Amino acid sequence: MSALTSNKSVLSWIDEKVELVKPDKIVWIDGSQEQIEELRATACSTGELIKLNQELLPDCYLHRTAVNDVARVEGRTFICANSKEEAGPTNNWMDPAEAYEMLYDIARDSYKGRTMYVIPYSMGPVGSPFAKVGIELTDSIYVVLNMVIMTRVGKDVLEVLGDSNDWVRGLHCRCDIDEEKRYICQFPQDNTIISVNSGYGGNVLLGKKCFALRIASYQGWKEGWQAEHMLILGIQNPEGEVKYICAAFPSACGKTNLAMLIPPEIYAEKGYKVWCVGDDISWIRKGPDGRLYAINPENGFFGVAPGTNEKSNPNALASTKKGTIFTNVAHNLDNNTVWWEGLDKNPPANAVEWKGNPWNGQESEEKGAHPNSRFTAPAVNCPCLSSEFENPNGVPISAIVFGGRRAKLAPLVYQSRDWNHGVFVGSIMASETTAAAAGAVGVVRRDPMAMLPFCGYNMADYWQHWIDIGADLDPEKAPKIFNVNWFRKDDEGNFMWPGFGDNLRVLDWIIDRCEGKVDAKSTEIGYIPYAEDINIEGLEGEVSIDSLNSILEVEKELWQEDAKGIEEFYAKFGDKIPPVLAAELETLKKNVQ
Ligand code: OXD
Ligand code: MN
Repeated sequence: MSALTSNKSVLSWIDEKVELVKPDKIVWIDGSQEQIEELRATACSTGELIKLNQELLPDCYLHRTAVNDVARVEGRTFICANSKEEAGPTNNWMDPAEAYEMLYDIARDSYKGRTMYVIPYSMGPVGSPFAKVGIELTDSIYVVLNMVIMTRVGKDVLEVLGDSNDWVRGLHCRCDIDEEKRYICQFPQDNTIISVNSGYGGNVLLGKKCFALRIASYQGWKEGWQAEHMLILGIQNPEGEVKYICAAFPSACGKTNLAMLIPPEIYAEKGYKVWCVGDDISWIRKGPDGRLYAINPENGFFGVAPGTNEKSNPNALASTKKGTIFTNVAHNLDNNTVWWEGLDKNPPANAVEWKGNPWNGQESEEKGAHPNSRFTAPAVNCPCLSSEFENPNGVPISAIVFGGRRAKLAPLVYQSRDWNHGVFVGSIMASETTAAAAGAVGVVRRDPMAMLPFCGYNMADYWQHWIDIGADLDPEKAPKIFNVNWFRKDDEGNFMWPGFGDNLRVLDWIIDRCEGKVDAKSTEIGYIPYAEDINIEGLEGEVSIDSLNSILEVEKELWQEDAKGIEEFYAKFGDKIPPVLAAELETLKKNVQ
């Protein structure tokens, strides 16, 4: 098949990689429906995909990864910056020359007997001033078909690229899915990503975490913009005005649910609507009017399946009803559909679990779906997709929200005193770990701005970049910065806030604060709502003013403890800690004394 471009930098890079991995055949992905159909058919013939019930789930497929390959592997993810200091203390680092040599040794000849797929893709609407081009080489049809959903793929991307050398190189080699030789390496100074020995989404859909966060965060640092692990949603009030919020939460803390939130009845009745622009990643830059604008660089949702249901997230569920690839969920053999824990209370008896073994969901103690099983669904399927989704100039941001999963400490919501204090609030984010990454679940770890696994350079430089971005904004136009915690528990271990759609009640207060419509209490940690200002109409029996007051409480002893944890965390960065943040920490310590 002949190349789809005459771009010399593209062709020579591909030639080099062909020489290295030795494919039998090269296929350029042109984005056409015929080609997609052909690839689906091939993948079904080899068992890589299972075609699901086309009446109930048109164009939907099931895939199972290797049992040892079900999540991102942070321990094997490297930022191969020129020096260890550039990667910083929170990233694994490898010398770039050594990394290339090691990776090339692993990749050498690994496409023998296989096809090389060349995927030209755009992160962001093709041709948007925010958008960036990438090319991923892969030997996996599953990767191609996922990239076709998650990004904009095809010939038009190469047309926009023209002769430019400004594109991100991505080489993915499945090899033998050997855990011991699994590496996900980013080379920010070379715009390059190499991923070997994995077939799991977060490790191999190189446009997502590897490019749109790790490489892009570095590009943003150099070019004056930001790549963030944030959802984008729009809240439309009864007058029809829409305000946009970007929100950062660690993996599997409900970003997709929040991004597609269904307003509680009393809000819906009044005419409130919520629109989803993105559920995972934001690229943010200053617009001509001096405000910050954000786009979602992705084109689909790579969502966690378990727990997604008609109640928790009907919009996400609706998004999975066509053109979706399911990964590591249970296969219901009776009707050739899929099932996962938390979908409904009726697990199939005649099924195959995620590892591929026969499974009786009515009787088995084992799980049918892996806790990190996923759906890859086209954004256009989402019933609440924002009309601004394709806007090449993005949407103006009113508020930035940080959040984590904390059983104690963090109140339901608080607002930072100003931008720099907001950067501090983001930098001290911490959360109990989930199944999205391999490792222990439920341990509290610091996850600044939810970027711990995704920041492509020294986190201290990243914080300084945040401070610099703020310094360049007119404070009147800068988004206000907040922190939320939907996961606070009482002494009996019960969640104190209903969460899900009711989170709109908190976002409503946030928007009111942005517009100066509501007062707040100045406390040791920032501004906290007066309980009366959070609308709890319709939550009778679930939340009272008293219980609200207790989730809004600042418990000084816990904060004193936390300040020690922050100090320890900051100490890792030595004297690279931005003075602004060191001063904010001193203020916090003084305030909670
Ligand atoms: C994701 C993650 O898949 O953060 O979005 O792990
Ligand atoms: Mn994520």
